[in-house]
Amino acid sequence: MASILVAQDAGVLTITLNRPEKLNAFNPEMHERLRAALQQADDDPAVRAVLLTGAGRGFCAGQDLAERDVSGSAPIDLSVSIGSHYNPLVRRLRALPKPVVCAVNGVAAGAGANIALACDLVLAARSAGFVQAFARIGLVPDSGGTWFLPRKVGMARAMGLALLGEKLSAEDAERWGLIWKVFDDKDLLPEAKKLAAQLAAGPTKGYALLKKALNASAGNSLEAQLDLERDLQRDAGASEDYREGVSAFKEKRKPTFKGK
Ligand code: T3D
Repeated sequence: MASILVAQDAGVLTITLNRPEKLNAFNPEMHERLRAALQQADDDPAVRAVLLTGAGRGFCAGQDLAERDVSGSAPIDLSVSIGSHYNPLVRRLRALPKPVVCAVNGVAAGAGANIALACDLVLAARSAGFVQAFARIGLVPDSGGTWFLPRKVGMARAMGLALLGEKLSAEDAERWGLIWKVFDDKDLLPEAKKLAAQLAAGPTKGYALLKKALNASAGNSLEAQLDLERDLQRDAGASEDYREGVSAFKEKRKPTFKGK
């Protein structure tokens, strides 16, 4: 059984984490396949949005702990795994010049929670939850957790989530501003597909530029951000989709964006 399922339909590349018996925990093979799927999403101009979800009752339980041999006495170096798998994955999700929708269908724990948070629009099933499981096993939140959490929910809540490792319900995650929206379980996938299809029919180039702007904002002064907006707006204004958007507005019709 493939650990990652990939399906392309009407501009949306749907990527499903598929190790349901392990709550879709990551092993190196799954990392490799996910990397390849995201590369496909980047390379193929027909792909204009990505939908990431999980098979079974979980979204992703982070690193597969069965892969870690802790029986010896030699120090264990996890930086290799972080440096070669998790960090490139988060960077890739953030830099992908196409919107990434994440449908968190069940529990998202450890790196699984933070990989969801690295996506552009995070939807969750009402029964889902987010667990910063790291401190439970003596680790530090990784996959961008220490960066995303304080920015999304503030330091007090970030510290509580990280130190206590308690499950945050999907509803609280929405209320706290950690994610975009919660749906009843049965509605999650249809709603996520609808949203991904809407984004796939949008001004892809403009979306890529706005991702760049928002992702840069956390590290920029207002001065630097204004300069960046000016430069990105120059690129957006030079796109075919900008001409189409303004023409459609003037002609009182729906725009047909080509993503160029
Ligand atoms: O090592 C490195 O490369 C460093 C990078 C680290 C990144 C990380 O992600 S570290 C954090 C790793 N993840 C965790 O610590 C989470 C461990 N899992 C849990 O805490 C719980 O399973 C959940 C809160 C996610 C869900 O709880 P629950 O009660 O709904 O399910 P369960 O019964 O615990 O799990 C169901 C099955 O999935 C179970 O298998 P079994 O007993 O039915 O055969 C369980 O062992 C398996 N499973 C769940 N999480 C993992 C896992 N197997 C391997 N690795 C897991 N992470």
